[in-house]
Formats: sequence, structure tokens, C-alpha cells
Amino acid sequence: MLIITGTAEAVGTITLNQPAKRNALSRALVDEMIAALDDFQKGGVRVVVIRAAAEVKVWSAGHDIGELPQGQDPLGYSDPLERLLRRVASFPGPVVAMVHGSVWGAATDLALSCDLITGDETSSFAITPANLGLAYNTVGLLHFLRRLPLNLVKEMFFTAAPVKAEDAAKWGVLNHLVPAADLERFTYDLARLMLTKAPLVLATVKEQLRLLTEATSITPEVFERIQDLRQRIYESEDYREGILAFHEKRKPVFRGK
Ligand code: LCV
Repeated sequence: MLIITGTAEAVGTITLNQPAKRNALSRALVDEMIAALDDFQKGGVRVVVIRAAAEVKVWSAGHDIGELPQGQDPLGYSDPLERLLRRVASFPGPVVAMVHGSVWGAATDLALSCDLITGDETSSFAITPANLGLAYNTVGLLHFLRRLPLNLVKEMFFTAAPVKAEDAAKWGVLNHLVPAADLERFTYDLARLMLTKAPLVLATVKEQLRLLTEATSITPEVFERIQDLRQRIYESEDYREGILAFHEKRKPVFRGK
């Protein structure tokens, strides 16, 4: 089992549980998370908490780099991680990311795709395509643009540096920054508070907000220009070098081609 699931009252918990790979979001782990959300929905769970085990230093290392395709769109519509982000957004109730430890790459996109994020002083958030030479996807960029001012989105993507807890709270990535000793109690108190509210309203307001925030239209020409720009990246030598450097456990040398 790559995740541990549990329910108490009508709150469901998914605990990422593959520390040996720093909870990298592999296809197998993502499929278990999607199945858990399906089971929660069937079982009448109304609020979900996604967390890692209490003692980890890394909440999730993001997309499983070993599974990133070469020479084709690395984050296509049917990519497992993209399917997970859509499933979190379609779950008919609040999904809370409870973060202890560092969050990397598309795991930051996962946290931002949750409805709320609570974190403690060990939490940090990095988005890392610039470390891999990878073409990030348009939907993913919109997840960031809807949550953060443009200058902060640019700093996160241009530096790939972890945004540490204090800044994450100040920038609005975190709903609440809570001392590590209180994080679990605080998060589940919040979950239980939402449980006392009308579930049909929470599910409907969540879906209305999804429809409204995703109501971004782009022209076919803009679509094709974005695809053309991204194809140049994922067919680049830099992308191959980024992936290779990770596997060879060395710093990549990017040459801009
Ligand atoms: C597979 C891993 C991973 C991993 N995949 O432990 O944002 S985007 O656009 O780039 C998006 C596509 C995305 O999400 O890409 C992935 C972005 N993630 C990262 O760049 C983080 C990569 N990981 C790290 O920087 C380090 O692993 C951290 C800082 C997370 C933890 O460092 P630590 O020293 O604690 P190791 O690096 O030793 O990793 C332990 C094991 O987990 C594997 C890693 O290969 C190693 O496996 P082995 O023991 O077999 O060598 N691992 C870590 N991250 N994303 N595998």
C-alpha cells in the first residue's frame, strides 16, 4: 500500500506512505489516491484530509521523475497526476492538504488544487520544472495564477526555490500556519467545523467556484502557440539533460537548446 486511508465520523484521511521514494506521486500511488477518493465519495465521506506520515521531512517529492515521458508532452491531459488534480477538484466536499515537510514540483500543484492548505513551520513549497528543463502545462500554470500574484508565480517558477512556511503563509499559499505540535488537531477541528455545515451547499459552492475559476477562454491560435512553445521544450536537449542529471544524481548543465 502506497497510501494509508482512514475515516472518522465523516472525515476521510489519505496518508502518503512511500517514504523510500519521498512520496513521489507515481502512477501507482496516484491510482490508489483516486480509488480512495472514489471510495470516500461512495461511503458518504464529506471532508478529506491529505497528509504524509507525521515524522517525514518530505511531504511529497512531486511527479515520479522516472515516469516522466521523454520527447512528448510530460504533463498531458491523461497524465496520472493531472487525473488526480481533477479528481480532487471534483470531490463533492472540501479536500484539505495538511502539510508537514517539504513539497516539490507537481505535489505543490496538488496542494494548491486542494481547497485549503494547513501547514506547520517545516512546510515549504517548490515548483521545479526549471530544474528539469520541463514544459509545465497550461492548466497547471493557471492553478498558480489563480492563487498567487503574478510576481510570486514568476519567482516560484524562475527560481524553483522552496517557499518556506513564513512566506507561504504571507503569500497566501497556506490558509493557516500552525505549530507542528498543533497542526493535526487544528486541521481536524477545521474539518469537523465544515462537517457541521450543509453538505449540499459545500459541494455546490465548490463546484460553482471550480466552474467560475476555470472559465478561462483562449483562442485556437493561442492554444496552438502554447502547444508550439511547449513542444520546443519537451523536445529539447535541456529536458533530456534535466531528467538524466536527476538519475545520475548530479546538477544539470542547461545549454538553452
Ligand atoms: C522519483 C524520487 C523523486 C521523484 N521521483 O532524498 O515540477 S515539475 O514540473 O518538475 C513536475 C514534473 C515534477 O513534479 O517533477 C518532480 C519535481 N520534484 C523534484 O525535483 C524533487 C526531486 N527530489 C529531490 O530533490 C530530493 O529527493 C528531495 C529534496 C525531495 C529529498 O532529498 P533526500 O536527500 O531526502 P533522496 O534525494 O536521496 O531521494 C530518496 C529516494 O527517492 C527518490 C530518489 O531517487 C531516491 O531514490 P534511490 O534511493 O533509489 O536513489 N526520489 C526522490 N524524489 N520526484 N524518485
